[in-house]
Amino acid sequence: MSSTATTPPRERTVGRTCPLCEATCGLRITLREDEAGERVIKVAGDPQDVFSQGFICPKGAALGALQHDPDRLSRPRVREGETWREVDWDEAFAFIEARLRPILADGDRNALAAYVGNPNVHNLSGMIYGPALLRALGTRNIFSASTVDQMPRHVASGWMYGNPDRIPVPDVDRTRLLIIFGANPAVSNGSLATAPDWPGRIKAVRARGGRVVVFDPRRTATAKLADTQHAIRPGTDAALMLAMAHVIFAEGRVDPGRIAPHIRGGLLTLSAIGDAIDAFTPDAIGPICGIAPDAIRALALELAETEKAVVYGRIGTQATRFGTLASWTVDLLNLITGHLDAEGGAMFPEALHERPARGKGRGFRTGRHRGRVAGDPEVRGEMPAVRLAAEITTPGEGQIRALFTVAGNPVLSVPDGDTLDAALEQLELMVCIDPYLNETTRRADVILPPPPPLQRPHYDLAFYTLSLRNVARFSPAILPHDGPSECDILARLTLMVLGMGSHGDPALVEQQIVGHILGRICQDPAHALHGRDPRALAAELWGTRGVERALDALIRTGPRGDAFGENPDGWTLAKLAATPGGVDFGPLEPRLPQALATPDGSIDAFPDAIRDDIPRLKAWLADAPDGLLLIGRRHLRSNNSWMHNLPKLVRGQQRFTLRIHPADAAARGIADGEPVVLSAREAGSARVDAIAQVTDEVMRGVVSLPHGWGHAIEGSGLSVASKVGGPNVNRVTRPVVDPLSGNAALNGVPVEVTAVLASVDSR
Ligand SMILES: Nc1nc2c(c(=O)[nH]1)N[C@H]1C(S)=C(S)[C@@H](COP(=O)(O)OP(=O)(O)OC[C@H]3O[C@@H](n4cnc5c(=O)[nH]c(N)nc54)[C@H](O)[C@@H]3O)O[C@H]1N2
Ligand SMILES: Nc1nc2c(c(=O)[nH]1)N[C@H]1C(S)=C(S)[C@@H](COP(=O)(O)OP(=O)(O)OC[C@H]3O[C@@H](n4cnc5c(=O)[nH]c(N)nc54)[C@H](O)[C@@H]3O)O[C@H]1N2
Ligand code: SF4
Ligand SMILES: [Mo]
Repeated sequence: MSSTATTPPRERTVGRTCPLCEATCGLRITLREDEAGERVIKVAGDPQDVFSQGFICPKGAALGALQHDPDRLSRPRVREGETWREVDWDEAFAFIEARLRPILADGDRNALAAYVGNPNVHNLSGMIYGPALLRALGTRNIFSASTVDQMPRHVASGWMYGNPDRIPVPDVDRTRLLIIFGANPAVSNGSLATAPDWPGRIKAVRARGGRVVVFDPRRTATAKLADTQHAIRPGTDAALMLAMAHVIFAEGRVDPGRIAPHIRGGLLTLSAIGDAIDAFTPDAIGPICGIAPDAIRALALELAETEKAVVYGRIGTQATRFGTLASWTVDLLNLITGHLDAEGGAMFPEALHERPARGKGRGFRTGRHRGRVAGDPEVRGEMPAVRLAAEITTPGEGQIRALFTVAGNPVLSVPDGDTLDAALEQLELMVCIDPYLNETTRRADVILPPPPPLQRPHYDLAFYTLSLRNVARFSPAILPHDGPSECDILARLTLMVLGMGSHGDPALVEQQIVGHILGRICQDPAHALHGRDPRALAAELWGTRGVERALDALIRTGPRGDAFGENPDGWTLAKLAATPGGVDFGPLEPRLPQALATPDGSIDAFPDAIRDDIPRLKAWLADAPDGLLLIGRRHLRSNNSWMHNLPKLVRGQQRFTLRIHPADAAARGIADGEPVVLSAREAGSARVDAIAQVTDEVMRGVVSLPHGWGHAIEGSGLSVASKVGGPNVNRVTRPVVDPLSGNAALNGVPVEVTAVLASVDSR
């Protein structure tokens, strides 16, 4: 560009991974500098990204709007009665410390609590520093969005493979038969199965002669891309999959293939499974699920006969009363048909930063302690999110008095949201690390805003362990930030709850985190670094920030790492940072038995707790609820509860209609576009107003309403979202859990829908 009399505004374009969903797309972000500083003027897909190759969705394209949202908080706020005062950081921390001191002095650590929300998993800072805060709290009252989401999947993996994070993903790019239960990746962009461009990948399965089959109560965008949709009655997936397994057993088609020698108990275990599911015949189960028995038989045999085939299940199966059982049945079907850990089947990614697998481990258990109000078993150190309200309001030892939220909006995201909203008012201290004054943070005493997405480094610590190819990319911060980083915020709170005051030095927490990572590696007799001095290694780490140094430690000691020079061609964070577009290590490879972490190094194909849960499923099936069942829904332009403040994403048609089948609508005198009341049939008078959308896209007996709305609430600072409003579906969902995982049953909620006009008439 030639310079003219008036200097043109300076522009630059940088590549970066999108932090907004699990797909990990590469973005190209163009910034322009003016008097006010640099602003994003364009966000496009990054053709250089090794994984996404230019794919982008409307949310990624809105990243600039998110970065510059005028409602985003830039300074901490402290509540003064009904108003807020902006304060500097030291004052905010001092305020928290003063409020915390008497609670800490009373000595009941369970009086402290934390709720960690979904964006934390997309945030390197939160992933690395968050656990330090949770440990420092020293409380049993840890809650997270995991128990309104995927906890059943962790529990099934923990029991079967010994590691709750060892989650098999569908090898979509090589399979010939993809069977999807309860996922809509064409809209969600994939979950617990990281890959950009799911629509393209699904089309490619069919283009190479394969088949795609979707089980979903609604004809979703994914169902429309598939060969077949089976409209399944919500909550019955575990039973349906057991009926498929029944066919495979009955027809003598059980063949685990290469992994057979690694199944604990071998044939005996398999035959025990066959015996336990004896009652799940297609003829008995099909009518309950709404699926023809012949279709169940045919699909089961097709799964057994297709060389590369896979079953994949996601939130529609997990966020149900039988979520853990359903997660196990997914793996069971893959296992007995030879598709577990096989090309084109369900495979285990190997992340660049993961701890090298040893083939054995300590295994996994739940219930190391029990919840105070409902006796729920502890799961991964957590309690069910649906119990948060009762743990705040129920008096006695262990009652929550101070709550820290990190990247969460539980008032909208957790069932029985109104009760939780009211309970939050009762807290002596509520501290929210959050960029917005929203439905939850409006209840806070202090809000600590983290830097916007482009002002921090990014690497997908969680999603590279769930990726359909082994890939990695590092994105440095592309804009400077003058306040504390999210790491600094977490570190200062960590030191504070440890009693070290409000002025603690975040470097202490960094040392502890890095020391922990390197320490355990240096103690691992099988690692090349065994016996080395962790402090000496720490001195060699790359990067100026704690997160970068911790990540460098993980990568260098990981399966492809340079092991601090022991493996000179290996990877370091510096090398990754110098690789534009990231690195692609290729398609997934079989990893069993090496990836197992059970004490005996075998797969527990039939965990005791699963065996013991089958009778509960049988009892429920015998008396399965009739009437209308509620399910959720996602939209391409929406992201749970927190991106509705961006005008670009909320323009146009209403996203939060209550979809209802024409026959169900007619039976209730409901016409399209009319106001209705949705109410829970289980317990109480919970209800929410909505607008009906009459469509045969949902099956009969099912209504669908998305979550994350309900923004027209007093006291929030979301100028766009609060005008859009919408119904909060979680006013109606109930605190009902899958007892094995504590996960909320968000899907298959028994509800009734009444026309508002009809109810006025009848008065
Ligand atoms: N009925 C029903 N309910 C559901 C679901 C459903 O399908 N049906 N889905 C569930 C699922 S899967 C999930 S994951 C949960 C989500 O539940 P939550 O995680 O509780 O809610 P989010 O809407 O993701 O809210 C994210 C919060 O993080 C803040 N935030 C955004 N970026 C950052 C950041 O960089 N740092 C920090 N500190 N904060 C940030 C936002 O301002 C917002 O307050 O909702 C669940 N609720
Ligand atoms: N655009 C967009 N993308 C997102 C999000 C978002 O809010 N918007 N949220 C992100 C988050 S936090 C998550 S966890 C993922 C979730 O990603 P997905 O698991 O793909 O989530 P959904 O799109 O809700 O798809 C679940 C499907 O299950 C169906 N379903 C409901 N009940 C049942 C049932 O009982 N059985 C069966 N078989 N199906 C059922 C629903 O109709 C729905 O189509 O999406 C992520 N991506
Ligand atoms: S699909 Fe997900 S990762 Fe890709 S651009 Fe959209 S929000 Fe970002
Ligand atoms: Mo989620």
